[in-house]
Amino acid sequence: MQQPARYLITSALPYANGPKHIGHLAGAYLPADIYVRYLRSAGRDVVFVCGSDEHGAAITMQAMKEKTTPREIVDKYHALLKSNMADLGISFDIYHRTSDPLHHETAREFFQSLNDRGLLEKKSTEQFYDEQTETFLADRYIMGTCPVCGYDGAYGDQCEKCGTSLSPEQLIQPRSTLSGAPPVKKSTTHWYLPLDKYETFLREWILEKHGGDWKANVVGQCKSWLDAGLQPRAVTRDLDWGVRLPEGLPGSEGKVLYVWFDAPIGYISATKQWAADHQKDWQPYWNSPDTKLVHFIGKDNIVFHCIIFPVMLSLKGHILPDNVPSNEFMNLEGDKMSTSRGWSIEMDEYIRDFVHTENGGPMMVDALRYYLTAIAPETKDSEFTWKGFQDALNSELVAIFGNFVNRTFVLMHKLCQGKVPALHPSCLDDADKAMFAAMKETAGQVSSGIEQYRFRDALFDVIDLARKGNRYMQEKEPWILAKKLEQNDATEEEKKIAREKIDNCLHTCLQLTANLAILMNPFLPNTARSMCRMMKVVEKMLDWENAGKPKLLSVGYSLRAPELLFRKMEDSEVLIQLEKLKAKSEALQQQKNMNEQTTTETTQPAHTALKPEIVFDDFAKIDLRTGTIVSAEKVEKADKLLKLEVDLGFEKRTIVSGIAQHVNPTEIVGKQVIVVANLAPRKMRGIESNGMILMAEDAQDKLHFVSADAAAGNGSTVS
Ligand code: B3M
Ligand code: ZN
Repeated sequence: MQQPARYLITSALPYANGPKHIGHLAGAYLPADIYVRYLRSAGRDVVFVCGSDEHGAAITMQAMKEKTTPREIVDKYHALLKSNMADLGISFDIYHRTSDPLHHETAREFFQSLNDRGLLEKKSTEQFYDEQTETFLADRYIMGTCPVCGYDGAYGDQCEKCGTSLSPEQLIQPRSTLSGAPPVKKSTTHWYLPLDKYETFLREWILEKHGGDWKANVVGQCKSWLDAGLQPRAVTRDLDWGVRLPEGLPGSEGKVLYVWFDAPIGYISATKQWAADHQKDWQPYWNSPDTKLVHFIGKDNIVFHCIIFPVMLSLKGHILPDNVPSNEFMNLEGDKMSTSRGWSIEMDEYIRDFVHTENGGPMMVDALRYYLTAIAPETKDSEFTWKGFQDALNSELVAIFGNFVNRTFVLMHKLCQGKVPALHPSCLDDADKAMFAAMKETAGQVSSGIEQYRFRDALFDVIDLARKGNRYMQEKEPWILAKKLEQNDATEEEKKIAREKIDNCLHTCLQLTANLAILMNPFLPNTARSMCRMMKVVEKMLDWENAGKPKLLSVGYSLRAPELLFRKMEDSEVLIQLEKLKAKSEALQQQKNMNEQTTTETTQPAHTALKPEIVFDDFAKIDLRTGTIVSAEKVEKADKLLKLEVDLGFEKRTIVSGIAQHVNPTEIVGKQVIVVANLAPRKMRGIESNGMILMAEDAQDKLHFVSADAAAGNGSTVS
């Protein structure tokens, strides 16, 4: 296959609405960076663009939450994201932002060009509107009760409690988050991209052309969208914050481009800015068919990058992506990663805890890059655990890779005067030759892995080569051979052979070290740099054309002392992180509960919907009595159940009650309760329960006793 003349690599533009977590890093940024570093080292013409996505409801909602302006929000988080990415070694050629005037112009011009050519349709529809604040409401701005789980804080697009995707129409008792008022429908006019017209084009391009070379998950998702039938999609919104429509366009007042229309154009504006900064021409990158365009994204962005943006690109005469290697999700310690629930490791947090610390620094950047690549969710969801991180660091990076390099350097200093020893062809054996063959073979495997977006496999190949190096050294035992040199009864000939064998072993190990640096460089650039320092070679040696070569270090060249490439992670560090994660999510949950309480107090009480009406006779069938709890104990192997003895005055009853998680058995003895006294007996965990205790359940699902005035005495009827 002919090599592309140039590469344009993009990573999804993160919303500048808060810190991003390491799941995002593993999904869209790290794999792109590995790919780009590889391409650069192979001398290809490559531009790697990204930037902050600064429009849309994600931003305005956050501004509302932080009681500030969208401008403040994007300035704050753009700076944070930019510095986090740099700290983690994500080597963008430009990290741009969509609030930049250049982007506004570019996106507006894009829209105008489609509109001028009659490629957009104008349509009026009814949309939700807040009469009090005179604003049209994006789905996120509408809240109400989830029809599925009854949660009162569900959004118009999703219930975050049960995860169901919703539309605002489905919410029970919807209210505007701006004013609390119930939204009304109002007619509004928008511009639509008629996706339905391009179904054939998309089918051919995705399913026929790329059905075989794109990832199965990507093709599968596209296929189900196509099969469901494409609808025209609105590309404008009634909002203040965003890219204004072209001036003078009738009906454009108060409208901006839909964020998903302008955001991907951000890739183009970023390229333009990069070109301007470097006196280059941006156009070939977007217009020339010999450019290879690759979008790295997470799976929730597939439809935008494979269906909507390609239609936009083709209408504007731009090239289409060659691939969209989207990843699946990375979970964390058994649960979905989520910043809003506090169940996440923010990039910023990791940097503070492990990078900007005394025993951290760049090596801990590489440790994270290593683990995230090793567990990359390339084909299915994967899971980050701190224990797994510790294992990967301690038993792979430290014990295999670091150990090999360190031993090589220590022995070279001890047995070869700190210089690269000669290779003696006369005593070169099969094991030596096999090592050189392995270097060459691994170089080929790693480059084809990376070129096919199989970064995990490629990384394992590198580690495997280091593992082979360890085994080789273990078999050669140069430290034993060294004893021969000191031995008085050894002949000169024996000593000569021992000397040559030591030389050959360390020569091979050193050439292998140089190779490992080249192969590891795309993944762990800091490590490769440290290795260059140790070998006293310039970074030019890391050029991919050197990968697999046998003579990277010249004989007689003196090398530096070994540097510590990685440090171990202690058990205590794992525990601290686990504790921290728990505390963070609990604190956020509490905060959320409190917020909910206040919003429900100020807007609407959160109450469970009423049951259907009954007649008095239905109620009269229930015999309610007052009673006193006289004993309470936990039911074995049932964490929800308590076995209670209740004194009803005329008799004592055993009642099994599911309240163990809400009350302390030692504290409830003597408590006044109300019992459903004529409930048919029921066996629970082998204990017969005779009746039921009435409990009140609050909005946080906590149970409380319902009791009568003690003066009523036990056994009184309740009605
Ligand atoms: N900002 C969505 C996200 O962060 C969106 C990506 C835009 S890529 C053009 O998931
Ligand atoms: Zn729900």
